[in-house]
Amino acid sequence: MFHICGTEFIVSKILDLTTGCPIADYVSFDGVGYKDYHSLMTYNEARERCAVDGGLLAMPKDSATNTFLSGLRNDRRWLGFTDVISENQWMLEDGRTLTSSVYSNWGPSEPDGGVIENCASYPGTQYGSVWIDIECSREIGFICQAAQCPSLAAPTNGNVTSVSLYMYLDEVRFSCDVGYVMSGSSTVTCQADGTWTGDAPTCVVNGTWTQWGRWSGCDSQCGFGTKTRSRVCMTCLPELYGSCPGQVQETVLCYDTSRCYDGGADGANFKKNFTLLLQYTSHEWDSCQRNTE
Ligand SMILES: [Ca+2]
Repeated sequence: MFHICGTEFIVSKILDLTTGCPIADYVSFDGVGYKDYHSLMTYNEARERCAVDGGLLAMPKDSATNTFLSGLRNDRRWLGFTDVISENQWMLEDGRTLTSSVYSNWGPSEPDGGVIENCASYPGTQYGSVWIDIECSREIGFICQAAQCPSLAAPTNGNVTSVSLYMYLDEVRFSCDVGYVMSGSSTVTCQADGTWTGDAPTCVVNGTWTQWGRWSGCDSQCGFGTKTRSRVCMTCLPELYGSCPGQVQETVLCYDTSRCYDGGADGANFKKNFTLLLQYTSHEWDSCQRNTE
């Protein structure tokens, strides 16, 4: 955290050309990430910009959060509630009604704009943290809120990239110590609902394949079937799971006539039956004929 331009922000590399101050990235308060946007937009444009972040226009639902948000910057900014659908029925961006929220902080005589003013905002200047209604088509700054993903620990025998807080589309990268290989994805991404796209990987001992074992018998003794062979991923440390690239088992097609009985024991009628089979398959007759004669 740095103290910049009168407010504590986590420093971003982006500079706001209008003020010369670094634009704050998302900052965390009470488990929610907030970002104070300097760009001037209408209410709907601001709402869409927050959606790009996987978030909503900020909705202060208690005094502490309202004080925090209004303190981010002393200027006009949109808040996430509007009565555009039904006059004086203020709806929060999360679908709840403002009356169901235990907290509100309208300024004196506010909201006072009737059907002309349907969007809530901080007024900036000397009015501090109170809310006022203004025309939704005005172009002012805005504050977005978005869910945070929980922090992720490094896997045993590995490492994880780390930042202060994890917001929508933030990516975390994992790596494993020398001698270990990763089992699972090397990256996960924070989703809009505050969950990661997957679990952290594990770092396992790098293993080496044994030679393939013997093929199993064909699982059909009259016609086409499959047979398999297996191998084992060995490690020098038997108490740890190893990881080797590739498959532990291999399965291929096989063909066996050893038990083609049709009232007899020698497979004499197999050719006749197999000829019928071929009429319904695309196998090349010549090669099959050789196989069965
Ligand atoms: Ca209104």
